[in-house]
Amino acid sequence: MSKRYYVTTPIYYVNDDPHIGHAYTTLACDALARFKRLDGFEVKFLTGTDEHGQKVAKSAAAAGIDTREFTDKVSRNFRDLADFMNYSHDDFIRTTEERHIRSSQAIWRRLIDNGEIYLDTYAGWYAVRDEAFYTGDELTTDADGNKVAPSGAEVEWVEEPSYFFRLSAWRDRLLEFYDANPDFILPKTRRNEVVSFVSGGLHDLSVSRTTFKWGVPVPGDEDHIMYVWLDALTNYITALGFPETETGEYATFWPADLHMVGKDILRFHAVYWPAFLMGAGLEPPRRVFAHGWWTNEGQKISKSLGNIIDPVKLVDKYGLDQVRYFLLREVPFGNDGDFTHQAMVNRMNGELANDYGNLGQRVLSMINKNCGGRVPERGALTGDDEGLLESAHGLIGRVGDAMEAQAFHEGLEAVWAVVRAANAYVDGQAPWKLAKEDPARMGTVLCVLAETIRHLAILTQPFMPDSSARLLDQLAVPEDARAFACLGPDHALKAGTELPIPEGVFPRYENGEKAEEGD
Ligand code: ME8
Repeated sequence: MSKRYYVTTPIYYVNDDPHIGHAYTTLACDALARFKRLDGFEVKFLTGTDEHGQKVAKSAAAAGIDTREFTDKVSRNFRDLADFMNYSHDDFIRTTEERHIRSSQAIWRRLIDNGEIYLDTYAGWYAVRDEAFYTGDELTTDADGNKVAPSGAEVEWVEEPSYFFRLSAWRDRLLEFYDANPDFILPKTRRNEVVSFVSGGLHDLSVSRTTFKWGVPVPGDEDHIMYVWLDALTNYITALGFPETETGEYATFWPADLHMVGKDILRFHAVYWPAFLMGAGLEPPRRVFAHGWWTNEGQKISKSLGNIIDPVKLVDKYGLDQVRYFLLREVPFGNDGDFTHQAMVNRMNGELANDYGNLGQRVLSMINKNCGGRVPERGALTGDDEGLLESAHGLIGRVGDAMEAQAFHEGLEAVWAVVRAANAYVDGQAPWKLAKEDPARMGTVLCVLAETIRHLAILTQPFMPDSSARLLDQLAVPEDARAFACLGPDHALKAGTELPIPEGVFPRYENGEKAEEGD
């Protein structure tokens, strides 16, 4: 197995400003990318913006701005958010870039050359909000008597000349592919939905539009632009230098290890995309993970309801790492989740300030006060000492398994089991009493604790990079000794190492604001 990892977020539509949902998907990918880098992998982490199609063109027109100017502006907001959230992406792609036009046209030519695309006329329903075609039997009627897509989006009747992709011919090959790759679609319930959808038979898919111009021109027939989803999905290979496939990043990183998406866009990624790729003679990705949907205090998040959660405001209120932790810890990854301020405060005060922060603060303060601010000597270990150290040493395996399955909540739960065990050990050993009675034993206890915290702080880096770095600074762990390869005993804290004056890393939230740092 090569130690390479390619992870992608959806590219977000620039019709609207980024919100917590977009921040969530990219955060999950960031935690994975950081985890893999710390685990010694060469990582490519891609995010970006989806800028073509009717939805974006209409939003620009509604804003009264030239479409290109509009996309520049909104795309910039997504890039700013990515920086603000401390995402570690290696590339930010925009589908209006020249490299992407070239790549989209190249995949189109491959599909034409392989006889996968033919010209006909589309007559059917289209939902601009979803940028998706629907058959009549997929639609329902809303309270006002309008036809709507399963997502609730308005639909309109479209009749125009169109190129079609022979999706209907891919039913059996897709089912074989799902069968041979049982973890291609996760979670399992989503996989079952896709398998049952494909088993029911597929229609050929319209892949070009002629009634508007905001898109990638179809090579050889400039009356058409490419269907925005064919253009958008191709971003995942554009960023690897496609159409060059023999050398460069495509040769290194394709097939992608993971396309992370929300459940709303699973069909595009798990049905159309592998069919397009196989049709073009290219390999499909290794995995598509469809996560759940956030609601706000029980309500669907929507602009019209005015309850969009702005990640910037949330971070200003609670702190960046607090928000990162909450989003990945609160909801079993894959399930839907409800955002409430109370739940946010509970996690921040309970698990971060009281459990993790307090552990660090009391151990480091005791070392500062009772051991002259230096890592104490370790004497003979008791069963309790060994028990705690073993649970810390075993963490990388447990967190690694959880990350492999995109089970962030389980990874964090495994870390917190050790945080709680360490706090219970502090209470049981009562080092403040040992300070007078048996200073050598106190030194061993604090040394065991400091070594446990070193493990915890190394393992929380992917989730809370800044706070973990501050904890590692306070343990005087050099920057080049923070990777998982340094978890072993060779890099254990050395007795006599001078530690900086400790300071609290995880503030509490009290009376409507962040309290003073410290415990
Ligand atoms: O679909 N909860 O872009 P998009 C959780 N351009 N995640 C949410 C969310 C919520 N309430 N709202 C949005 C598109 N998301 C296409 C993708 S990819 C080739 C093209 C996240 O701007 C989630 O990841 O509508 C969802 O799939 C994505 O934003 C949709 O972003």
